[in-house]
Amino acid sequence: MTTPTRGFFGRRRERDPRLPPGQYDVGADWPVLTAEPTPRIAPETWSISVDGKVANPSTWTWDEAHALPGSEYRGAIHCVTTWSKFDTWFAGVSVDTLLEAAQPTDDAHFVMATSKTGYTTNLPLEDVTGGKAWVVWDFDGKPLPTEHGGPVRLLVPHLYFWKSAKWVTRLTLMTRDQPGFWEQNGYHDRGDPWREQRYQGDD
Ligand SMILES: Nc1nc2c(c(=O)[nH]1)N[C@H]1C(S)=C(S)[C@@H](COP(=O)(O)O)O[C@H]1N2
Ligand SMILES: [Mo]
Repeated sequence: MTTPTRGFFGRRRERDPRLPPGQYDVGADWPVLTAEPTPRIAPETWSISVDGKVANPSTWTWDEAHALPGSEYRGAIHCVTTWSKFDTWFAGVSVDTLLEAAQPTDDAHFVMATSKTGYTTNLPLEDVTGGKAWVVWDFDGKPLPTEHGGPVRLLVPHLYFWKSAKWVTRLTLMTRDQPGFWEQNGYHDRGDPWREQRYQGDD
């Protein structure tokens, strides 16, 4: 009797190169992960402020933010609970545009993002500059759904998705790093999915 060769039918599919280690492709689904009750925020009452270590503390209303040059992200997002979602399409404004107006001072090295709800998450300044982070209000050409952070959320897709604060209203520039909500609860201060920086103490 011949031994059936694993190979033709049994061969494992090539791992998608867009998938960081320990992640799986969630497909068309988009899980909702929220630690607090979902707030209802009317766009007319929403604003975003950039404060802390900046020369020119600045606030934009909904209309003012929409009057800024727009910017889009197309690509993957990665949640620390191991799902990744490919081919997302978000639109809003680049964080670079907000920082250009607010002018971080030389001693600004970290950012705390704060949500209307009080949720916080910390990021190195260099992870939100250079075209890597957005403040977004559209998903797939439609208003961002409330449960996904609408009217406006932060988007930092190269880091685990807990860094992308939903219902974001404030970016505070800081000299020293300070842990946000999940970071105080054991999650990593940076959260690079390619390095599997899931928990405090991971490399
Ligand atoms: N305000 C707020 N933002 C948040 C969260 C949250 O609980 N509250 N959860 C974070 C986590 S852990 C993830 S994975 C993503 C989930 O976003 P989604 O619900 O749109 O998938 O939002 C992040 N931003
Ligand atoms: Mo998450």
